[in-house]
Amino acid sequence: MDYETILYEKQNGVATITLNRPQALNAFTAPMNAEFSAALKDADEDPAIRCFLITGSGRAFCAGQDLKARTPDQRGSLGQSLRERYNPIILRLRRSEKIALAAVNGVAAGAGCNLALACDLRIASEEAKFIQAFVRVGLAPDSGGSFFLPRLVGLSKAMELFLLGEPVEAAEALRIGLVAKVVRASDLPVAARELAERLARGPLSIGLMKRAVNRALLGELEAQLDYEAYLQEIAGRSADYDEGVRAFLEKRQPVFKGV
Ligand code: T3D
Repeated sequence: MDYETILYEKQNGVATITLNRPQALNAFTAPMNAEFSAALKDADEDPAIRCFLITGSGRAFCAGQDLKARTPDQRGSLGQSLRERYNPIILRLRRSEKIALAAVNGVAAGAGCNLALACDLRIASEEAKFIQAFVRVGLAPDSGGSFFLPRLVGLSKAMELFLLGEPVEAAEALRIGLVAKVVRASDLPVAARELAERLARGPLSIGLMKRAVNRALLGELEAQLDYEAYLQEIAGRSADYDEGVRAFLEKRQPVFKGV
């Protein structure tokens, strides 16, 4: 398959998916979700692959949903968008016994942040930033953020990050346990590749570790993803979301009214 919005390669047991719309900070469009899903399915079904490595081109990891495709005339149902485009990706990353590693090379915002959080491990560049950007555009967390973030950093910190939408810089992300390791930006590609290949060479039992952890979590995750989609449908119909998207496109602060 030829890909236009991602780069996809397989080597030494590692399937690397690189989000590749750097001009839009690798924001997700429907074709990018489809290509990402197709590559992930291919990697998941390939017995030679034991690790997924996910990263971004240019200065960003991923800025979440492409908001330029969210003007009122082309918006549609956000709940449906999550159920059809985002949730299947998160579920495949978790259901697979292959280990998912995010190499967070720059800003990870909104669904882009939560894609990284759905992975088993995160290695970050010093330039990485994690932003629960949803509040800035009048949305609620999705793509599993409301499931993963409180489990990773605790309820109090998670609520702070959701409610305020402020960036967590790489050093702070390391301190609060969001990432396993931070390296210099220029070292990230090699460090991520070494870690991914180490995981791909691991014993059978590392897949069993993931299976054990998932047994406790998966049922709840499925229900939570569905509930997030239900809530995002409500948020997506609000005047505040209209204002949030308009303000982003006009490069100004939004003025929300709570409706
Ligand atoms: O289907 C559904 O809609 C439901 C799913 C929702 C899931 C979500 O992810 S909703 C949340 C979407 N994401 C955001 O709200 C983040 C939006 N972006 C930002 O807040 C900022 O861009 C960043 C904090 C990520 C980075 O800031 P900065 O100052 O480093 O860069 P910038 O100047 O804002 O962006 C550079 C360019 O990328 C700019 O384009 P331009 O002006 O040069 O033509 C900007 O518009 C573009 N860009 C950044 N993020 C997005 C984007 N374009 C489209 N969509 C984006 N999300």
